[in-house]
Amino acid sequence: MGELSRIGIALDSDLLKRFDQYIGKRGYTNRSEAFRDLIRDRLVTEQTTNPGSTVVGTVTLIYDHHSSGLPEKLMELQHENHELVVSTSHAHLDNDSCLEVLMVHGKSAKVEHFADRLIGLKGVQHGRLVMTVPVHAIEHPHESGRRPNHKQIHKH
Ligand code: NI
Repeated sequence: MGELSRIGIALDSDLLKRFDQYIGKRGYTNRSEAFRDLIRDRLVTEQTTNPGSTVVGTVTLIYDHHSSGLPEKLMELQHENHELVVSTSHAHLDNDSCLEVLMVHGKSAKVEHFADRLIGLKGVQHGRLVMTVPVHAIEHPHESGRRPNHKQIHKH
């Protein structure tokens, strides 16, 4: 963390009450930490939706391994994109269901496309991609030197 800045925020009392209830349920002992987490979460989302950002993440898949050709297709896709896959973990949940979690790393657009293809395979019952970045990437986003500018992202 860098130098500490103190700020004051004017908030509607009802909104603050709702916020205090929300953070109370989640076990926060002070508002500052809750605000910091909310801000980081928003900045992480902004950073990971930038197609050129380098991200890390997980792809969680639930599927039935009896589904025709599915285990082979999953394996093939992962080998084709081996540069994005850091590791995989597999659990046999019952006679039919498998849980597979892939740890992924790479450019946001590539990771997202890869996850979409895995999740879209016939027989994958549920899937979810979670992308994140280490905190230094949101505090100093320009240091990577690869962040596309506004025009390149939005084309307007
Ligand atoms: Ni299994």
